[in-house]
Amino acid sequence: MRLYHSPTSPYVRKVMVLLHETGLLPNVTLVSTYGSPIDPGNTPLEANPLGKIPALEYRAGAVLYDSRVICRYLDDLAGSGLYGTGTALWSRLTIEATADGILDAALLIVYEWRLRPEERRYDPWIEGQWAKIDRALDMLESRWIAELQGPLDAGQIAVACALGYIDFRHGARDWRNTRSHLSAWYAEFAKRPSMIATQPA
Ligand SMILES: N[C@@H](CCC(=O)N[C@@H](CS)C(=O)NCC(=O)O)C(=O)O
Repeated sequence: MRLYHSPTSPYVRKVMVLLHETGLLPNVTLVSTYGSPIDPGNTPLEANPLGKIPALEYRAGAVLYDSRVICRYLDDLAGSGLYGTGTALWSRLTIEATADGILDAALLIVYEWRLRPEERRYDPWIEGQWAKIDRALDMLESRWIAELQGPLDAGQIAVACALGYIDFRHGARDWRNTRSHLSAWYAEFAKRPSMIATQPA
């Protein structure tokens, strides 16, 4: 398999953590990829018309994209049960959607800083994105924290990658201050070898 990869992409990190945790990493060749919404760079547009990574060529000419689809595929391939079944499945998918929503908002802020000329930057829009992140973190702290305990699952991986990305790109925002449970949970989760091996740099 070939994974279109960047070491700083938090969506790619979700896939990488899952590959580490399931033991599938040796089955994958990483293809270094860069691009942005205004310049697709070497992103494989023929594989993913959206011009985004991760994308996984899981067999010759067959490509999966979107981290959620790839993570589910790899979980299925490994038979690792990280998504679970029944009620657990729906909770994990909702937690993953919450974490991915945090990432979407956090990445849009980064693009706004990096790609939009300064005189056209619109601070209320940036703060609107941050408000989404704030509300989602509050929901993880109050509603989902119990679900994040216990054996490894796909929801935990997504949340850990989202928190790691906030630290990486938005370190000045103190998300831990009012979220002691989530903060303690992340401090433990971040010690996993899969998280250490995939730290963005
Ligand atoms: N929903 C997608 C989001 C992927 C995504 O936005 N990846 C970024 C890299 S972190 C990207 O490829 N951006 C290029 C672009 O938006 O054109 C997923 O979960 O895989």
